[in-house]
Amino acid sequence: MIHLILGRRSLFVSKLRIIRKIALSGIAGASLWCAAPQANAKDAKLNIYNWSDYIAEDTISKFEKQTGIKINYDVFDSNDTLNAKLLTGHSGYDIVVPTTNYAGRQRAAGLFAPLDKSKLPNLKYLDPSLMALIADADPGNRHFVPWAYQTTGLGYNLTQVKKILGPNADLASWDIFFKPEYMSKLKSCGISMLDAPDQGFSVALHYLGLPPDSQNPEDYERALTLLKKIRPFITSFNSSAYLNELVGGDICLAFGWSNDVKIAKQRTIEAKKPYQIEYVIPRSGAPIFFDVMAIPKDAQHKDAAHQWINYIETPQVHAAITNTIFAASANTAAKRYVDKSIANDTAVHPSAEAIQSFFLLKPMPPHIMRLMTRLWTEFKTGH
Ligand code: N2P
Repeated sequence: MIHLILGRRSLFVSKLRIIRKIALSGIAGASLWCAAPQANAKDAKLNIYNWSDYIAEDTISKFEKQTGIKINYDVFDSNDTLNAKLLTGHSGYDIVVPTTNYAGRQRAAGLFAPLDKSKLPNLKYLDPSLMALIADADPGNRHFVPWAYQTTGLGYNLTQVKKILGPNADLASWDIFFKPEYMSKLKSCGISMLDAPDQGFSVALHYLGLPPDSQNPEDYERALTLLKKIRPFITSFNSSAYLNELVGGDICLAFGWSNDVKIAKQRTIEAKKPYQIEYVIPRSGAPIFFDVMAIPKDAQHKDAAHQWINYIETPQVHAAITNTIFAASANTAAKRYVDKSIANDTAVHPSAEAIQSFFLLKPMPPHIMRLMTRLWTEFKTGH
């Protein structure tokens, strides 16, 4: 069952795009989907916990058809929510998709089962240079397989923002988000911010010229001072609803994830709205992060979980996901099946040069995580 709410029209359009892509690339699909081995009764189920708006429409149904395994698919929008479930144990999930800065700590705490790579031949498609980055949180790449990587930046209702700030405002600058002179003007059309302390603090630290992965508590106090100055102008904190708020014209600025803003842009076009949504990565740099598949140590269906991971790394399967969610994958063989407009979109697939200015979110020690959580509450509540 898919516990995921998506606009019907956008699902339909996505589906058309995927079908067109597969047809164009000359893949009949038969070789992919015809083998349907029966799953063992024990592994005939698979419980997956993934981010919202993070999968293609037919990813699940094709897997179910191919394997006979029935999927229960739930979604979340916060690493803290997932983290709490994993720490409590017995989450019931066989596949979870944390971001590496959280996953690294979860792995170190022994919360994940090591992968049986003999069951994962499709790992051969993964880009070694990206796997080396992930190894920062998972030495030897023993536990994680990347689902998607992307950036945190600014989502604009370009039409509204240009009307308010003028056509020459520099929208590729974090100044827009951190200077009260801009924020106070944009408040009237709505400003949302991810409810994610790691994202908010890393960008605030970066803006202040401090290391985004600082382990100095005083740096976080400085970042809080900066954040408090813009707090009066933020009209909502959320990490998934902002997507449709952008589509609906309820907000004009979002501190958000690239894939959500790109989906919002797509849905806005499909709905023929009279305004334009755009995702911008500020020039000075932005967070880059990897969301990875991992198998909780206490998972009940580990064999099915391996089948899922290997299936996801089928190039056409992963390309269909990229074509729907507008987030890059580490699957090098998938690239030829990705829509050209997405493959060439530097906001989805930034250039190697641009990546130099990004900062990878890294696992932080528990005392810094706790500090971030406490200061984030102080920031949000405004005292
Ligand atoms: C999904 C956004 C996931 C990115 N829409 C955060 N890890």
